[in-house]
Amino acid sequence: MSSHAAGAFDRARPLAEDLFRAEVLAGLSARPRSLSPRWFYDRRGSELFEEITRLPEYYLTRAEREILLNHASKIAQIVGPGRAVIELGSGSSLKTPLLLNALAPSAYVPIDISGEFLRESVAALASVFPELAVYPIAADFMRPFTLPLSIKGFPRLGYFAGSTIGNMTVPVAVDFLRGIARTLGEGSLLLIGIDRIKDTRRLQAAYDDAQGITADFNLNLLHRINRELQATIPVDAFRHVARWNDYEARMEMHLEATREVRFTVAGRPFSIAQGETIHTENSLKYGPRDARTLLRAGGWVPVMEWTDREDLFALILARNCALTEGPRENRQ
Ligand code: AVJ
Repeated sequence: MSSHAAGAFDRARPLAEDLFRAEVLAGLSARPRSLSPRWFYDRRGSELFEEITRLPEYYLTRAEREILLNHASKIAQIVGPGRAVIELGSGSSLKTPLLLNALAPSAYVPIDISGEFLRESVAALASVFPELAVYPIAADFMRPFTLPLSIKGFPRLGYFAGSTIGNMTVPVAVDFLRGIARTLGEGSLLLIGIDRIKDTRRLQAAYDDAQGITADFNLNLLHRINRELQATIPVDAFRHVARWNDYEARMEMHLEATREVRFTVAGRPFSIAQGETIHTENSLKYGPRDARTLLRAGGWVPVMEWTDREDLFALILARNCALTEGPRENRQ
């Protein structure tokens, strides 16, 4: 499991840094100002996210874990043994082992943008599943990637947990789903976690918890920019804002300037007015039919779905229907 992966970890690094700088400069210059949520996950950000998943208000992880606890054997029965499991995002120690344990896969391919986090989760997993072939890929799963040759010919199951798809706008999500349908190939399956539309207070609390961990998670992005891009952002002049955008059916996170601020990033000057926000995240929520329509638009036919007792979160199994050729009429 170890040696062939080493090169892949380091190749991505200088590129990722240039991309981070370019995106931050562009995002802070744009109106409205925005930063991509994928930059939340440096070491500190990944730790804070782990803390979020244990918060009483953050129902998502618990609900998805409950679904796996209750239905993993049924999922395994439909999926069948011997598949290569390709996990988009390197996974949570609370959920992935439940799935792998039930599935008895032939290989596990975690894909994550943070090489460091990936290395650690792979090491932890290897101690629990010493027999499992693990082929980690340090990459941004939003961009096209190549599957390891070692799983050539294995039937595939994509696993996209946590409702991370919610970070994408609908057209981006559709393109993404089509892209992974292509990468995973004919006969592949996808198990995807999608958070549901629900009571606004419940959503609000999940993204603005009483302990302020989500606020720290959001604000850490500014600390990260200061650390990695020689920036001088006065982080204490920003406050965490979480709000439900009903028209777009999404939770939004912003960083709002509580006074006028001036700072530099990589030598470039910025000035942000009091009350202005930097939009840092969307978490789209889907009703049951919305979720299935999204999957169909992305080239996946829903096969079965499971929810938790409170119907907060859905785990959907879908099969690849993105044919590369053949008459349109025959596609489902
Ligand atoms: C990891 C994208 C699913 O949107 O709920 C948690 C990230 N943001 N609290 C989510 C997050 C604020 C999370 N996802």
